[in-house]
Amino acid sequence: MDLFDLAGAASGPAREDMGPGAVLLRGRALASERELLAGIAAVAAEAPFRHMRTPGGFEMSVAMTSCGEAGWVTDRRGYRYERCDPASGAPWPPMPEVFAALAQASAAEAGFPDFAPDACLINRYAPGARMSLHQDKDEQDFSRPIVSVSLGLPCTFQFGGAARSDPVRKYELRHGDVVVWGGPSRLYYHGVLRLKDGEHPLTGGLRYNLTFRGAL
Ligand SMILES: O=C(O)CCC(=O)C(=O)O
Ligand SMILES: [Mn+2]
Repeated sequence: MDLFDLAGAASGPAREDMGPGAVLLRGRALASERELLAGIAAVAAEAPFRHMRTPGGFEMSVAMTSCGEAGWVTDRRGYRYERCDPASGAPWPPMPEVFAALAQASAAEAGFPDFAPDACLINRYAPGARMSLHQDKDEQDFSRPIVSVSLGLPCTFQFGGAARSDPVRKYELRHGDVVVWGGPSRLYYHGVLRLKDGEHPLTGGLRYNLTFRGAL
C-alpha cells in the first residue's frame, strides 16, 4: 500500500462521477451489509422472488420482489407500480428502516437532500441473468433520483445517455457500492451485462440489487 492508498483509506471510499447528476459511491453500503441482507430475506419471506413476464411475453432472467408503498410489476398488461403484490393480493412488505436510511443518506451525498423513497425493487441475479438497456420511467415524478445498491457478486453496469444509441460506459459494481442518478441523468439508459459465475462470502452465487424510487 502506498501513500495514495493510505490517504484514500483514511478519507473513506471513493466517489466517481458518472455524468451530470450521476455518482458512484464506492462501498457506502458496507457498514450495513448484514442488516440489508437480513432485510432482503425478511421481505422475500412475505413476498417471494419471482420471474415476471415482459409485455412482449418474455420471462425476465432477473428474479424480483418489492417492498414499500408500491412495487414494480410487469405482465402482459405492461410495466407499472402496484400497491399490492399480484402474487398474494396483499400490500407489499414495508420498507425496512435500514433500507430507507441508506437510500436517503446516499441521495443526500449525491446532491439530492430530500429523497424519501416510497418503493424499493429488489433484483436477484443468478449467473447468466442480465438486464438489457432501459430507462426507469414508470415513476410519477422524475425530479426524484434513483438510488441503486449492489450486494454480493460483482456485475458490469452499463450507463449511457438520454438516447438508447448514446455511447455507454461500463462500471464494475461490487458488493457495497451505491449508484445515484437524478436531475439531468434521471432518464439515462442503463443495464447490467450477464452475471458471471462466482462465489461471495455473504450471498454465495448471487447478486442482489436494491433500487429505490419515488414511484407514487
Ligand atoms: O441491477 C442493477 O444494478 C440495475 C437494476 C435496474 O436498473 C432496475 O431495476 O431498473
Ligand atoms: Mn433501471
